[in-house]
Parts: sequence; structure tokens; C-alpha cells
Amino acid sequence: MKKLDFRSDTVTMPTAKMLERMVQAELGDDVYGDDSTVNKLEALAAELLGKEAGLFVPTGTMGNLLAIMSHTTPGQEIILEENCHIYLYEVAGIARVAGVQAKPIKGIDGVMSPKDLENAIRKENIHFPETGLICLENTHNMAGGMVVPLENMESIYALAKHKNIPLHLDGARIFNASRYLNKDVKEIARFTDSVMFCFSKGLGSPIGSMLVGTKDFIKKARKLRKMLGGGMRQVGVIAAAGILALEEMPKVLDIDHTNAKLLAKGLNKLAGINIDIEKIHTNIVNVDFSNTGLSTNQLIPKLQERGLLSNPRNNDVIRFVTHKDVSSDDVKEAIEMIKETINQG
Ligand code: TLP
Repeated sequence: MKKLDFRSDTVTMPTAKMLERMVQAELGDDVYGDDSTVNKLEALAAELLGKEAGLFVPTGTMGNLLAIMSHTTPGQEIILEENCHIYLYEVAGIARVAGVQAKPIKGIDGVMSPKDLENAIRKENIHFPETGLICLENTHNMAGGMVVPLENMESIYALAKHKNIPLHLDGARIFNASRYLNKDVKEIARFTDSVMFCFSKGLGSPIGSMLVGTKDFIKKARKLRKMLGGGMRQVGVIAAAGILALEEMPKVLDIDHTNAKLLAKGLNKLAGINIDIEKIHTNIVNVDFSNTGLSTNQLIPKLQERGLLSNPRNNDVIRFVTHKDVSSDDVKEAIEMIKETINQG
């Protein structure tokens, strides 16, 4: 049976061209700095994001953790949005490995108000930890792939600079944000000190993420990467796919964004479903099924029986993610499957 896999854009398979590049890649031992393909990818990424240097890492989770460890010292506090990936989905690595305390702030659609943030920054007091870092996420995964407006990022960055606090962006899907805003990734990254982004999501590369920032910051992160066991050897074999991803894949994300809207509009025709189309900025659609009388625990296995894969957000909400390996026909088929499943109750 054909599987329609809407669980995540992480499920994307490398393109034939990527596989070709991987086979042809020039390799070396990257721990010695000898892998020219990795060096090329790191330089290209840094240039695209307007930063001094880059570091290729196995996963987004490691990239974020390295950023936090490089910017902070154990015992500090970091401010982040309460539904962000770093806080919810990274196995508390910030506490366990980086040794920092999280100060989560309530956001609206993933957007924190600069005023709330300012209030959360610690003053000097014998009782308090220091605020060591502010983290943002754009696009915001839990907010259904919504894009944090650049004006908001600009205000928060100005505040961070004023308070002398570094700012890290979890830009796992920064290229989706860039396509939505019709702005270069550099225009987003300028309101940050460091950015992590992923090759292994909508850009379709099989493995890998990138951390960018100043030369000093990346030097620190490179040593910490070694400590965490992320010093890879002939890793140009996957970096080669990353280079192709940067060259050719960002524009493909537009199709994913169109398909996400198609899905949301189709589902809105079903009784009990009401998705705000204005909030479908990129490739993630959070669908609240609570008015259909079915919980996500009931729905997801039934959809799976029909060949439609998805992930729950909670008892009411399912997340559907569009990506290059689901077509508009697949989206239409998915809508029909959901309709039939709801009708059967
Ligand atoms: N997100 C995955 C899961 O972990 C939930 C997904 O399917 O969406 N930042 C953001 C905003 C992410 O969405 C993710 C992955 C990461 C970081 C971590 O990237 P990886 O999976 O490479 O460690």
C-alpha cells in the first residue's frame, strides 16, 4: 500500500542528484579540517547567512545544544518561548548537558513580546542567576510553521544588544521563513548572533544541520562538538547533499507551502474543522479535531490503516507537514481519507 507520509518534513528522501553528488564528493578527515566538501559547505552557509563561519553538525538538536553551550556558562538562565523546540523536544539537554536553567515566556503564535522578554531578563541580585542567552525559533514548529515577523526579531535583537545578551535562532526551517517573507535568509539572520538550520527537513538532504556565527563562537562550538562525539570524519559524503540542497531546494519549498494551504482549505470543508488559513504560512498544518468527536488517539491509527501517516500534537490536534515527497494529488487523497474516517466515526 502506498504511504502518504505527513508526519514530518524530516522523512524526505535525497534526490537522485543529491545521491550523485554524494558519490562524487571529494573527502578527507574533517576532524583535521581536511574534508574540502565540508569546508565548502560551511563557507557557503556562513556566506548565505551573513556570518563569519559555519560548523556542520549531525542534527539540529546538537546544533542548538552547541550554540547554548558556546554562548553560556553553566548556572546561567536562558530565555525562550514556552512552546519552542529547544524547551519541549530536546530531551532537556540544556539542563542536563549545558547546565543552564530555562526561563520560558508565553508567546502568541510563537512570538514573544519584547516587553515580556525585558521583564524576564535578570537584574543583578545575590539570589539570581544571570541571563546568558535569548533563543528564538523561526519558523515556529508548534505554532504550525508560522513565521516570526522580522520587526519582532529586530526589536528583540536590539534589546539583547542593549543588555549585552547573545541571541540564538533555532532556524531549523529558516528557508521556509525566507520563502514566505520573500527575503533572503541573511535578512532574517541579521537579527541574531548565531543560527542553526537543518538540511534534513524540507531541503531534502538525508542528514545534517549547520550552525553559523562569529569565528570565535564557531571555534568554541567545534571543540564542544568533539566533546559530544560529533566530530565526524569523511563527512563530505553527506555535506555534498547539503551543498546541492542550498543551491537547488529553497525554491521547492514554495510548493510545500501551497500544498499546506490546499490541505487546510480542503479540511475546512469538513464538519467540525475550522483552520485559520491566514495562519498557514509555510508547510505545517495543525488540525484541531475536537469538534469531530474523535480524539487523536482514535484518529491516527485509523488514518494509518488507510496509509496516511501523521503525528499528534495532543489529544485534539494532529500535525500534518507537507514536503517534497507529497504531491498535491497526495494532499487531495489525504483530505478524502480524513473525510471518510471522520464520517465513519
Ligand atoms: N523537529 C522534528 C521533531 O523533533 C519534532 C519535527 O519532526 O518537526 N528545531 C526545530 C524547530 C525542529 O522542528 C527540529 C526537529 C529540531 C530543531 C531538531 O532537529 P533534529 O531532528 O535534526 O535534531
